[in-house]
Amino acid sequence: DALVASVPYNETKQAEHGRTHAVAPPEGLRRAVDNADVTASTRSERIANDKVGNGTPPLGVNRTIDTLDAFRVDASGQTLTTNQGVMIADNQHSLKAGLRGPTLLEDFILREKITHFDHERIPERIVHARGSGAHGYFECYEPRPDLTRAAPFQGLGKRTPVFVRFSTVAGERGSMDTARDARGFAVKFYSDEGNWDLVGNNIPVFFIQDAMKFPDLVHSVKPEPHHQMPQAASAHDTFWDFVSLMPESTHMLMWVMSDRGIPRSYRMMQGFGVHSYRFVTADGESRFVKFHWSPKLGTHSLVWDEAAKLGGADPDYHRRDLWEAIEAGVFPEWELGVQLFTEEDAERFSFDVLDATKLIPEELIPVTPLGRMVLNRNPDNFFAETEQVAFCTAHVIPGIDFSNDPLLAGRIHSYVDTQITRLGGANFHQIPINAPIHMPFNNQRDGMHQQAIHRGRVNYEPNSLAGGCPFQAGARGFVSFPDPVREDKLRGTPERFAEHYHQATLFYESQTTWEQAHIVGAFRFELSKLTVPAIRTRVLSQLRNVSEDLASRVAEGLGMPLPAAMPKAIESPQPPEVTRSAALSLTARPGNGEIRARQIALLIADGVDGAPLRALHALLTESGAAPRFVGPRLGTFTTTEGEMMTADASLENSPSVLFDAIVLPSGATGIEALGMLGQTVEYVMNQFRHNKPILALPGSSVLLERAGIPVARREKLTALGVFLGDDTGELTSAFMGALSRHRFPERETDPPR
Ligand code: HDE
Repeated sequence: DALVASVPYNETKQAEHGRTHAVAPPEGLRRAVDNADVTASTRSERIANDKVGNGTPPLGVNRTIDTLDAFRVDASGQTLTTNQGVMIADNQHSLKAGLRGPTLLEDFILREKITHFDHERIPERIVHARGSGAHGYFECYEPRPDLTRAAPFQGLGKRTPVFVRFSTVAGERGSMDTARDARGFAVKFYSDEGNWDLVGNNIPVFFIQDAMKFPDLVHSVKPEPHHQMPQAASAHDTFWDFVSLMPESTHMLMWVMSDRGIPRSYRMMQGFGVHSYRFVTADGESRFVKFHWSPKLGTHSLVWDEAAKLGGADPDYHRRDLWEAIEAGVFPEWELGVQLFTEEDAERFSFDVLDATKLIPEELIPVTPLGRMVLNRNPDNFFAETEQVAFCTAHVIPGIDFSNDPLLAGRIHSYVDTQITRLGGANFHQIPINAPIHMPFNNQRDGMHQQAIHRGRVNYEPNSLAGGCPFQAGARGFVSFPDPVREDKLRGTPERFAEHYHQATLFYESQTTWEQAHIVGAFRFELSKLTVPAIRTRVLSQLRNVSEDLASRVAEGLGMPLPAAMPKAIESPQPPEVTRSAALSLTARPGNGEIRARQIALLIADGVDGAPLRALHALLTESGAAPRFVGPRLGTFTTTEGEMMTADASLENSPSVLFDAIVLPSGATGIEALGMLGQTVEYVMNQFRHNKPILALPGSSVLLERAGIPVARREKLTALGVFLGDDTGELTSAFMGALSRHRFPERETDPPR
């Protein structure tokens, strides 16, 4: 029993495999087993019980999993066969005429194996190729038929299964997670009334206003066509050439150049539907709606130097973070809120709600919470689920409808269309991860990879031979909102779309001093990579319309004079309603301060004091964090107490960028041994430079000094999240508090000293 109690587990996996314990999550991420938590009766739980809204992890699994069960393949205990189910006697050797003779064409087993292998890859997504997915559910706080008839919002505690895919935009499938980029935040709701895909980003606005420009935008940001460089980066000529000729992109540029472009974790970023959509009630009443996902852990980001180094140290940084958190039972959670507004509200705004380069400041329209989303299960198979999932903005359900946003219009077409190439035909909705829970019935037939066996001779409607089935649902079905249209056909842009800078300014002005400094640094870095100076000049002229402060700081960083401001498309626009919005700063959402699944390195070597490190390790583990002993190499080390201590990682295989905080040991011999190593110095230097908490146990401040951190003014360092002194207890509690705070940007200097 003692052994069982210490085995880590994931209750959702447990329910799936019918095992007592599932695969162990990585060292350090542990959770006590409580079997009473999981009962068979929770398998299809849809109306939650006393768990609603109380923040505890959910019970059991959700219905997505039930539907997928039929397709799961588990080969344990099975014999190897061909795809025809013929048992294979020898999987090591091809069939030859004599041991040294020619291989025979007759070898259907070899040919089947190689042929299948030859066709294993499918085209990657044209954008958002690199992503990570997870299952979970959406839970409705209370029925809102007054707002919409959409099924997920119709019951107290009603749970709708979801599959979510997070992604970067520009990089290819094998690129790195921490590139500066927007992040995709796509949610598929498997509702009782069909699938609804809310395909959003972690940034509430977009680069362009009209779908007509999307292929140009994507061509410009992707690796340049002649030499396919650079990978997963916007810091190159073609991107900046394009955006500097498209002033409407200025607002989104501000977001991407801010720390929003380098999130700490998928679990710590907001999501936005971006466009104005419509909610429609059963009575046919409609209001516009903008969707917001808000992470329970708050919004947190990396710093650029760290993001760049992480690209080498662990290109899968975000994927691993999401996977490990879910395996450890630390389920990521977001609240879904909506900004609701009427046609009349929309009319009086200084901007157009159909323009996806604009947000609606929360000061104008507050966010109303509707429910929460919890991700509680990793996919079983990356390709079958995360790669084959097909999100389409056209997938809406009764109660959700579109606005006339011209960007959205292009998306309604594009997503279905692209899946036909990517997934090999029009039946991609039958792939298990895409199949709706509400069974589809219609007269569509055949096509590549048809999986259904449609019975009967009727494949048309109206019919009498099948009693008229399947029949139209009438008002129970999807009815498009009857938005009246009476206009001339033409190409062009409405006047309010022509104001491109107010909200870029609003964003910049709403940032804290350090967030502004990061924006300056990002523009400086990206523009410094350009080879055509004229593009740099053009971007600077664009920035002058946003903020003189920003433009002059970037110009100074590039060693360039400030050019004249770019001429504006509209000289006297309506003044903006809001000039500062607290909600736009990352600091607006510090989160709940929990440290579960955060990574902490405790440095060890021969001759460190074992007791304080072990005590700290135990405390961190108890709090759900993931402490690791990191040594100059793997293997065991002898502490001053003469005990053995085993390293989980080495300074070489796990550089400091992988950790949210570090602990420097006490023990003179150990400190001296670590101090001799350049890697230790780099470790401390990077932790300091990346604003992360550092705990220096008694005697180890010499390691700070070797990294160039002056230790004379202790109080000042404490305020900057570096804790040193003689009282281990006091240090530890200060350190734990600092972990909740994540970062100490007050430390920064530009350039770093
Ligand atoms: Fe996408 N986008 N997009 N996009 N997008 C795709 O669909 C497209 C836009 C977004 O995890 C593609 O299945 C057009 C805005 C996400 O699978 C493609 C336009 C927003 C994902 C496509 C836009 C997004 C995609 C590529 C302008 C934020 C990944 C593969 C008219 C609201 C979904 C695919 C996943 C993926 C087209 C603009 C978000 C080609 C034409 C705005 C999160 O169909």
